[in-house]
This record gives sequence, structure tokens and C-alpha cells, in this order.
Amino acid sequence: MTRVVVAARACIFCSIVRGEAPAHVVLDEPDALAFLDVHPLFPGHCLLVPRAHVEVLTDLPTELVGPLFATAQRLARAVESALSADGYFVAINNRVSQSVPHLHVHVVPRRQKDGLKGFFWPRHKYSSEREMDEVRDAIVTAYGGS
Ligand code: DGP
Repeated sequence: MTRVVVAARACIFCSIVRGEAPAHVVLDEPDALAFLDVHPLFPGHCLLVPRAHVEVLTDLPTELVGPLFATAQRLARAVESALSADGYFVAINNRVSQSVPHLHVHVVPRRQKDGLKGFFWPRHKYSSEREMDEVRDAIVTAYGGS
């Protein structure tokens, strides 16, 4: 069964989508929004979310899967370029290990020997709000936005 809700009151990602909660937004499109993860694996770690509130990938209407992943593809390209990365990781936790129950695609810049092993991934903090602003701006520019 497909479960789509336009917005869930208590959902932090819906609040970000509505512009009520702060976020470093890197892309803002009719069906999707992407912003920096506040607990990044590395600077530039983004979360891409559909605007509509669905919990997991299997709740997303099939006709929205292609467009969401086309956006993920463009975002991955921008993240890789903006962070001068060697590659990138794209992943979705569905229910297990999913801490926010609003579908989100992790797009993470990767470097050779960056220390990520298996799925034990220590998180790193941004050194400042300014660093976060700069990383956001670099991705927005690489994505071709304003
Ligand atoms: P997951 O564990 O796969 O559900 O990833 C959820 C991610 O969401 C986690 O890496 C931290 C991030 N996150 C949680 N709350 C917020 C928030 O309020 N703002 C932002 N930007 N990221 C958040």
C-alpha cells in the first residue's frame, strides 16, 4: 500500500520542507528538497527528501521514484564536484537504522582511504556555521542553482 501524506506535523524534515525549521538547503525543487546533514560523515553530506511525507522508499509512488533518483544523480554530481571528492556514496536507511521517519537519500562525498569501514561510521562536526555556509554555497553553485 502506498502511504503519502502531504506533510506530517511532527516530522522534522517536513518542517524543513515547509521552511519552518532551519537547514542549509542545497537544492529546492517542486518535488524534492536537499540540505546538509547536521551530523555529517564528511562535510558535504546531504540529505535529499521528497516534499511529500512518505516514510520509506516502498511508500513512494512509483512515478516519483525515477524523478527523485534523477535528482539524486544530479546532486551526487554536484557534491562530488563541489567537495573535490574521489567518489560518493548514496544510501537510504529504511526503518532499520532510520532515525527520521521521512524518506531521505544520503549523498556523501567519499575519498580514497577516508576511513569509512563497513557501516561503523564516526560522524564529524562542522568547525563552524561559516564552514557549513561555504559548503552549502559550493554545492549550490556546482548544482547550477542560485
Ligand atoms: P538516518 O539515520 O538514515 O535516518 O539519517 C538521518 C540523518 O538526519 C542523520 O544523519 C542526522 C540527520 N538529521 C537529523 N535531524 C536533522 C535535522 O533537524 N536537520 C538536519 N539537517 N539533519 C538532521
